[in-house]
Amino acid sequence: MDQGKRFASNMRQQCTINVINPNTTRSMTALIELAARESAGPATTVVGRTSTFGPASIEGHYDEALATIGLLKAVAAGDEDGCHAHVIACFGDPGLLAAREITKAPVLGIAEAAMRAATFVAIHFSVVTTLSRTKVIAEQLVRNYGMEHACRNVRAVDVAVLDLDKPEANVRGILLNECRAALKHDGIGAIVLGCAGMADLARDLSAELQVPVIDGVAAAVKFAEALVGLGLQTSKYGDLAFPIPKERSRF
Ligand code: 2AL
Repeated sequence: MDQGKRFASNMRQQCTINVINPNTTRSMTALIELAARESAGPATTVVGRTSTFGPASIEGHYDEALATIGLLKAVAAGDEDGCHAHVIACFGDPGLLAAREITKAPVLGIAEAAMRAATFVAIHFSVVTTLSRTKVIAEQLVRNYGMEHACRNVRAVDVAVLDLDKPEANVRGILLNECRAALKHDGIGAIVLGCAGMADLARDLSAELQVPVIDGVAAAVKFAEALVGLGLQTSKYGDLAFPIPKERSRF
């Protein structure tokens, strides 16, 4: 039998990934886009997209609820542009299941991608996120994703999302201290960074600490490429079927 016919070649699978920053801050999208491009393979095109509706940063449940509207619009726009996959580049994975309902393309949240990546390279990990008030969001995701046995702790550095790129905030130094405390006290082998705005620091922290430090943007892009390469789309049978047609207000 001609093996070439049974196994479709995906050696040079073309893949366009819609990488959505669900907050409205363009400078943060630029950082996210760069991290996504550095992670992407040569046959992948990264389209960075900034939400046009919602908060400037996402640091609580209210922000998440507002951001979900802009996020869903950005998913629809990516579908219209023919994107093969979507990445939600915010660590709360806002609107993840709603996004999966409205598209056939795979949708990856950076928190889920980072946590799953961590479990491939370590047994236990801790999350290091931004403000203490966002810890509850990460903790709920840990439970939703069945990661209670793998995630030992969710820590915060108490730096606001929009301060992460300010040199005076000394984010690298503060993150290093918190990661060192996690490695000393949490009984872990890997660290998951809890904000898309930390994406540029993962490699450097990993080299310094000599343990895997995982950025969800890079992980989600790689998982998106894998799913597209495998020819896998979001199931429209059952749980994630398209929303039931009905009268809805426009947004
Ligand atoms: C985030 C994130 O990744 N983007 C944003 O606006 N807020 N997450 C966080 N824990 O602060």
